[in-house]
Amino acid sequence: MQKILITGGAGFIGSHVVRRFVTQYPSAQIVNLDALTYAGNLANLTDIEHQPNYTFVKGDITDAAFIDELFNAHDFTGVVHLAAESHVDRSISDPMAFVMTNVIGTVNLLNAARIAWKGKEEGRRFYHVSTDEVYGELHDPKEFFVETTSYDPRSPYSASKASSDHFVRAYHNTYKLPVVISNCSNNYGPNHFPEKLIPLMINNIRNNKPLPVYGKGENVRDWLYVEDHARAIDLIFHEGVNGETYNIGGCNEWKNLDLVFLLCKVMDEKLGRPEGTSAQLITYVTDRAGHDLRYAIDPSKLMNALGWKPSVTFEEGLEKTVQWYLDNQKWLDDVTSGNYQKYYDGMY
Ligand code: NAD
Ligand code: TDX
Repeated sequence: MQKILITGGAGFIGSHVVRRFVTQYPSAQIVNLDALTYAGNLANLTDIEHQPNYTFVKGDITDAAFIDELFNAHDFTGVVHLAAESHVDRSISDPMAFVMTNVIGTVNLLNAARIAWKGKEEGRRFYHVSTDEVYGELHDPKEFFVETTSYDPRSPYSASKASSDHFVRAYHNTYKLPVVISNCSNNYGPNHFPEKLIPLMINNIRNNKPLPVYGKGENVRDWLYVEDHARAIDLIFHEGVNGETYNIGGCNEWKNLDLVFLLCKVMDEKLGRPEGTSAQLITYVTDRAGHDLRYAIDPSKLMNALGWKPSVTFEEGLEKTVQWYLDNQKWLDDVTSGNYQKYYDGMY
């Protein structure tokens, strides 16, 4: 029987991956390990929490003894590792939290898998979910990140993710641990924590609050609907080749300012406000330190090797996303109270 450990399954992308694995593979046992930090929210999984093939374990990947015990207690056939500190701005104010979870936490999992799987690696897989930010920033509009692009991380967040990617490859090379890595572009969709650009703007428009655009809003991101990322992870986990890296992207580049204007337009329509109302909330604020100019993925390898392509257009994805936030105001209000509010109040 397949027993798959998914880390960070209470977070944004993790919750979509958990839902997909629990529903697509009813004969596989899915164990969701999450420390429930500010970003982890079991309310993301209420629809599947009673499924017989789903178990939640609260625990911290920085705790090596706990991780070793977990691997002793369960014969995991696979790991899908998403648990991380994920917000670039937080990495600028508290880099050590990123070293602890993203680097030490990943190495704890690699060690546990290496020891537990020694001599019986066949048919098992350690999947590390990573980001396009490890490649640094692009300036030439004709350039894209491919799997062989040199690493050039430029924020504490991307440096911690790059480090974890290197450890995963080192464990493959040194210990023959069966690993696979993917590096994905910016995700958006339901359950996205409202410290990130798209949900933050939706929430602030709803509440008539300023819309903070960093610098001149000229930075470019490549946006992918979260369920398309979850589909890619499923495909790579089941059909990818050990030792390989796959880039995942939406082929959907937007300048931040253009995207914020688009969100204002969609929200004005949804809220029945005259066009142009929300755009008046746009406020230019001090730029992010070391702000990467452009990220853009070339996902040809994944498309050609495994037949993946995005299934949701940006128009459809944004419509679904905005509607989800309007229909789930309690979710938003719950996560924007308490500690988050203190963090957010200190931002500008
Ligand atoms: P998120 O911040 O929404 O969720 C992270 C989850 O990890 C939370 O549930 C949190 O409680 C858990 N976690 C954090 N520290 C932990 C610890 N020490 N032990 C156990 N659990 C812990 O993040 P996300 O946006 O869903 O990203 C998930 C993964 O995908 C990350 O590895 C991130 O680097 C990667 N990624 C994200 C994006 C994106 O656009 N969001 C793009 C590419 C890659
Ligand atoms: O208030 C804001 N104003 C603003 O102009 C915020 C929160 C962001 N921005 C800009 C910064 C970026 O250029 O918008 C862009 C997107 O910012 P984020 O949503 O913070 O995402 P980013 O920094 O690009 O990183 C995301 O994508 C890659 C995720 O947070 C990472 O976890 C992932 O690896």
